[in-house]
Amino acid sequence: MEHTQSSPLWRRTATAAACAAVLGVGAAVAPAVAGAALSFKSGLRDFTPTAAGPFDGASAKLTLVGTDATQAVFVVHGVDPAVAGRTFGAHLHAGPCVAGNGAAALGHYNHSTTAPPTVNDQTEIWLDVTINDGGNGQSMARVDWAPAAGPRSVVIHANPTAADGTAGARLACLPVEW
Ligand SMILES: [Cu+2]
Repeated sequence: MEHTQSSPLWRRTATAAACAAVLGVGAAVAPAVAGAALSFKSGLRDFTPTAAGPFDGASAKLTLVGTDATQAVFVVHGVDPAVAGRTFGAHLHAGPCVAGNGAAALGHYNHSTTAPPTVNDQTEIWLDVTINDGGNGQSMARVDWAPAAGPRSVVIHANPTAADGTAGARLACLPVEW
């Protein structure tokens, strides 16, 4: 019966609307990609445990939705409000998140097949966050591919991401493993 089929569509529409509302963006955002959802939430791991930094004690959550395409939502909480207004580069990296070892995260996860790889916000998942007065930040990225499973991480850097993908020192990371 046709009227019973309206429920899944309603749910998808509501999810996309909720996502747009959370991020404070308008109707230009495409609907959420249908398919599998992965969620990773934990305290951040510090790359320089012996030095104080704005992400000490902060936590973060990454959600990846989609199978062929991916919509990524990154949220960070508990950042030192002293850095409110600053933007920090953040990316999905190919390697694991290991406290005290920024190099373990390897380079950015890059989907391109060229050598050298093409570096931009469509071949990689860039998730720069601007911290607000409450010590929170959030971002969204959308690419038309899905990262392969493995021990990966979101790395937060000291600077905003430049056009060539660099973003300065590695500060902290979120484990992203599936
Ligand atoms: Cu990075």
